[in-house]
Amino acid sequence: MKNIAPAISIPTGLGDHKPQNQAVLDWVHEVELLMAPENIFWCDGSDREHGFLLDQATDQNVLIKLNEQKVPRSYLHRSNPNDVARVEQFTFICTPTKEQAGPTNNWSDPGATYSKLRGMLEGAMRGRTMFVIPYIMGPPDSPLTKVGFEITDSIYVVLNMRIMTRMGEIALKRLGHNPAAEWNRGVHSLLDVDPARRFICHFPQDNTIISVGSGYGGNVLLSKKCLALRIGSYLARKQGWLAEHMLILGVESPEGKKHYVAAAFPSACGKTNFAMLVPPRHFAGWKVTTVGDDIAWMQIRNGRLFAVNPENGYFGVVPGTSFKSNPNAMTSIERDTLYTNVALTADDDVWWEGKDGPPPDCAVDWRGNEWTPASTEKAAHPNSRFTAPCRNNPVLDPDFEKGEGLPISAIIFGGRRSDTMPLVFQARDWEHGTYIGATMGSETTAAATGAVGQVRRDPMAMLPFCGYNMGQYFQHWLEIGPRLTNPPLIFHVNWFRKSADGKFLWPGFGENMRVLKWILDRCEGHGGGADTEVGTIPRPEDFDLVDLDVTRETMRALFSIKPDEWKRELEAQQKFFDTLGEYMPRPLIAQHDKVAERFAS
Ligand code: GTP
Ligand code: SPV
Ligand code: MN
Repeated sequence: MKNIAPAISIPTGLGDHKPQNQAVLDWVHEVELLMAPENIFWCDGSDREHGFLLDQATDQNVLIKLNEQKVPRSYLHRSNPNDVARVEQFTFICTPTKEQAGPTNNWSDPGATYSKLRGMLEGAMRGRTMFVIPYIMGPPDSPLTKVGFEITDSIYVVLNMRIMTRMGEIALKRLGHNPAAEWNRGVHSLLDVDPARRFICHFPQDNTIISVGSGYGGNVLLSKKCLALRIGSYLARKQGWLAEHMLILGVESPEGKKHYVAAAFPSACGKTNFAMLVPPRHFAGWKVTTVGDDIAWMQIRNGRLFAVNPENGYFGVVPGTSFKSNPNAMTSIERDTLYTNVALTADDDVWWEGKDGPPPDCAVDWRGNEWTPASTEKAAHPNSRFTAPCRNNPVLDPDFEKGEGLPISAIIFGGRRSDTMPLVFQARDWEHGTYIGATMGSETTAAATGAVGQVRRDPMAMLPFCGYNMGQYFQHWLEIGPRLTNPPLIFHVNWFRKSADGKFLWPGFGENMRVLKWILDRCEGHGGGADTEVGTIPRPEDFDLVDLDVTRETMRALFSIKPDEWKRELEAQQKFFDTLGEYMPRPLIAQHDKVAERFAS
């Protein structure tokens, strides 16, 4: 299967939908002169265009059409085996000074980086088609919505962007004629998909992204991590709102009382699953609906935080997805889905580790090699992904596109921690909650290249996605609090605590409804709790365990706060805070010291 493909021939009446905005036309022309493509395809987002591009992608062997009966209108793509996840070590924030990017980001000088990239991009699209993708992030009528343009030589990127964003004509309308309008410039080229020439570079001051040498997910769908989070967080600080790596869900009681909750968990730590949660039988009558599964843009209205999901699709982790773990995701990916790096069965269906039913007797693995259940390699890559439209989700929230956003009652932070962190605890107030978010730790996952399973600090799940100095980001959070007359309550969860023999203590998935229920009780003001060194935890009588096969002893283990583990935890937090130097806000240091004192007394 191919990643790089030669130019397509463009039939008349397609690929010629240019914007009226002179600034965009000038920029595209400049990029064209540099990259020297064979031809240019201006995307309009129409169905006719979509059909044409799918045909081209299958003809060029960039996509394999899947079994039309089993997964209608769906396709498989295999990325280069050297290119299967985000590359944090090659991701750069190019601000005028290194301090502006801060110590948690890779920094490089904007001038030098532009010249280096210009050198790599010179003639890079010779013999290829240059696609221009206009798109918006955010609901069509939201004041938060942003316009972006992505130039790419990957037809796979175009087809993914069509699902992940609102693409085409809608963006040209939103942009209008004003050459001074705010819009994001994104340039992507596969080059030769060589890890030695792979860079994901952000120029926040110029609202510009340049990504080269990769064809995978978060590296190349520039709307997502690059615009909605890295550039987004920079703009959010300047403009007084929040761009966060958070799911948004709605939860409605049998009496019809509805709350919205946003939750920040690091990559591959359960956002999509939580956003699509199916309440267990004991919670009959409760409804959970999905607003978003990865990104939340939040603004202050009438003293409350209101959130929108800027995306239009899900780019979700495939392995482990089943009708048992996440039936709503399974229904979402039954049709109109692009699969990346899963296994292909003999009847052109898809398979992955953790899918319902027995494994196929033989299949083609994500690398394109023959696979059987006896193989030692995985059939699907651990970071294999689905791209599916939000519209496919049976529990999509009816107000998913509400422009003003949805009022957030609670913010939940959570990491993947085998030890230390209890199942759930609550912060005292906004400032304490900001401290809890700022000190989040989590074990690394396959979503980024590098070692898996190592605890690192991942503040607010934004370590790889904050487009400026992390200390200033914390300060921005602290400044939001006092502007809220009705701030969300803040919680921390951990679905991943393990027993001494290495098994998850908590069943997770749908059963996380029990944790969510306690959180809602707290929001409603009638849930009880007990004060601990780290925050408020539910007492046994506050936490609904009816119909659940978890022993009291396990529950005690899930909620245990062990001083020796917390001693190490507080040291790790301190070490991280120290790296931020003078940018580290004092109130958060004071919060840390207060917890340390409580353990000491
Ligand atoms: P990104 O798309 O990378 O941002 O990931 P995400 O945060 O949306 O994570 P996702 O929901 O896709 O889950 C990632 C992995 O965690 C999958 O393998 C899930 O099966 C697993 N997972 C999710 N929720 C739970 C849970 O409650 N308990 C356990 N044990 N595993 C879970
Ligand atoms: C993540 O890593 O948090 C993702 C997947 O959501 S990617 O879009 O590849 O960054
Ligand atoms: Mn994510």
